[in-house]
Amino acid sequence: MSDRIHTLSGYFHEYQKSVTEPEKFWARIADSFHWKKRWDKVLEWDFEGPNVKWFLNAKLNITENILERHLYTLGDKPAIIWEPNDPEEEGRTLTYRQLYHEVCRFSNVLEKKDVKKGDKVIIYMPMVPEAAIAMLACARIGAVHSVVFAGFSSNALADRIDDSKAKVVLTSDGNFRGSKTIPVKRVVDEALKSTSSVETVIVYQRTQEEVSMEPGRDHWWHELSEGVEDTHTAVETDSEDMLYILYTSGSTGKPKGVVHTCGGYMVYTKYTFENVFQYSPGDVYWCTADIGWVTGHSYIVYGPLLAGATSIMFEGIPTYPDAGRFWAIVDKYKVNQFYTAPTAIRALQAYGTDPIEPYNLDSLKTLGSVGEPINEEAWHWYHTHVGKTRCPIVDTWWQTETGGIMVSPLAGITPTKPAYATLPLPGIQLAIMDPDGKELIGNSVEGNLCIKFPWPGMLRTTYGDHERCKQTYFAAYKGMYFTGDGVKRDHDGYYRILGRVDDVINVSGHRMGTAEVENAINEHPLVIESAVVGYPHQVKGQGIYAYVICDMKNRTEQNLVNEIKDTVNKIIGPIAKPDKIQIVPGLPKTRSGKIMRRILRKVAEGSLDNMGDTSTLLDPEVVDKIINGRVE
Ligand code: 6R9
Repeated sequence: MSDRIHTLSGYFHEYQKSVTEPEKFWARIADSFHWKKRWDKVLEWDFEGPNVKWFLNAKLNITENILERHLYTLGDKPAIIWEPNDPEEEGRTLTYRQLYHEVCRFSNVLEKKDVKKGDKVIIYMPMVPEAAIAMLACARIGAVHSVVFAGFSSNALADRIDDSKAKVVLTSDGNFRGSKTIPVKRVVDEALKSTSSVETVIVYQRTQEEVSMEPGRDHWWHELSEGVEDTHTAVETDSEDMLYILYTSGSTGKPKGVVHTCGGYMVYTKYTFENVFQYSPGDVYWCTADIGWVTGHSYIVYGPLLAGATSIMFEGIPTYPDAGRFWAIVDKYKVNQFYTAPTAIRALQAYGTDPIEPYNLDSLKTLGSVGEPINEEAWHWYHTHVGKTRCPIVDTWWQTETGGIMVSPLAGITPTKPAYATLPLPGIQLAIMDPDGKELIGNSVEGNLCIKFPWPGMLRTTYGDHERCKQTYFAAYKGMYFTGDGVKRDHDGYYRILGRVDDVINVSGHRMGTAEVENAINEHPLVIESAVVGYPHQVKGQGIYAYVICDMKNRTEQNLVNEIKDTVNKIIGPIAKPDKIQIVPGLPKTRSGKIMRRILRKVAEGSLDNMGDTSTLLDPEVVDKIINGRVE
């Protein structure tokens, strides 16, 4: 049964119901799932704790709602279509029946390795079907997966292993990425030198490169799977048992483990998938995200598969072997819904329209955008050249913490406006707050985006540190979830996300804490202090600009800059490497020792004429020195 909305008045009607009687509303949506035991109560919550529970005491297994549920009706339908990095290599299709058997087999493999309910499993893998199989196998046995983006460094991986106290790591020998191969197993080996919780490593063979295997600890995926039964009885989980941990950056310190639970997340991802994309049975859907990010979790794996959809999984990058690769894949599989990030659109826009010409893209019905604000120019390019002005664009605003899409048009139903995420989905009660903590009522207002009422897909805690969850999201505005984003509600009541208002920068749709990058820079032995800000970047949305005070020793500036970039690469990974590094004699600090980031942002973005009030600075002259040494 589908809970799809079909008309704009239907949307307003559903929205109204979701606000006046939220429990009744979500109970109705939840009714269409398979529960081993129904809930006693729909919702219990307070945003002070915070304490949020959905579908209390209900029992389920999310994979039964993906696998068993579709086995008889959709058994022969493709669940996952995999397109490899190299277009010459043959792709793979897994039907719902095949997916069922593969998940069952790997569930048995994990159980044989003594993985139990509640154990943490790190997935550090390429974009191959086995990564999705691994996630689902964990969910099936009640283990908690934590996918780590395979571009992260061994240090970053080690931090996540330590924080989650993972018992198992699932990885590959190497990854293909465009024309490169990345030695993934070596990164895992390095990370495991400094961690102690991991007992088992299972290695999926992808690139056939040589790897070292530690006897007793490391095993080949294919060897462990050989002869293992391909049926398995799903473990019963509670609605509020942990489904996964996903690490994400915040404005301070190290990444935090966002925790999602089984029942509410299941209900929310399927509901939002069907409604936002207006998925119809038989459609082919493609989200280009990596499973290392929340978009891959909710809208490659869980949402689409819960809906019985065909979900494409692509191993490669948009520009390999050429900038027409996305469009070749759209034509090859007759993709109906295509979901990508503004940074990818802008990167392809730079190649012009020639790479699109050979393809007809007739199958496309809906285009999606996620990860960062989409600028109007990119929106129009996407709309005109990819969607041929025929396909609605759903600009979907949400976060790792929200679990699923929160503000978005419903494809073909909600009238769109370039760069606007438009209206909240049913169940989502937004509030715009001014700096004094007052809610701004009415239209044509701008402020900080908060959410007033719980929704089933929301985070429950940050792993191992509930206080941090409270301080980060529930302390800024009493009784509200604070998103960290600025927003405008225009004269039509439409929402436009303006970007982060905290010290989080968004580089190519990847969230990065400025403090996190600074900490990495400071690891270089000659660095005394650093300050990192974002600046507008043509393709990436935001670039990273680092101001660094160094002891130069006998290095040239260029040498030092390269060494600092290498350090960041090693500590976090290539995505955090600063685009520009300026060696400075000092930083603009107030008398109380606070760095005035406002000034550093202005210099980075090149607006040098008006620095605002600098009278509270300890050493106002430092500003001129910084302006003079600015990196173009
Ligand atoms: C899903 C995802 C979340 C942050 C979020 C916001 C930005 C995401 C956006 C958007 C404007 C959109 N963001 N979607 N900004 N318009 N459609 O990206 O999760 O990686 O946790 O990032 O991304 O700033 O706060 P995550």
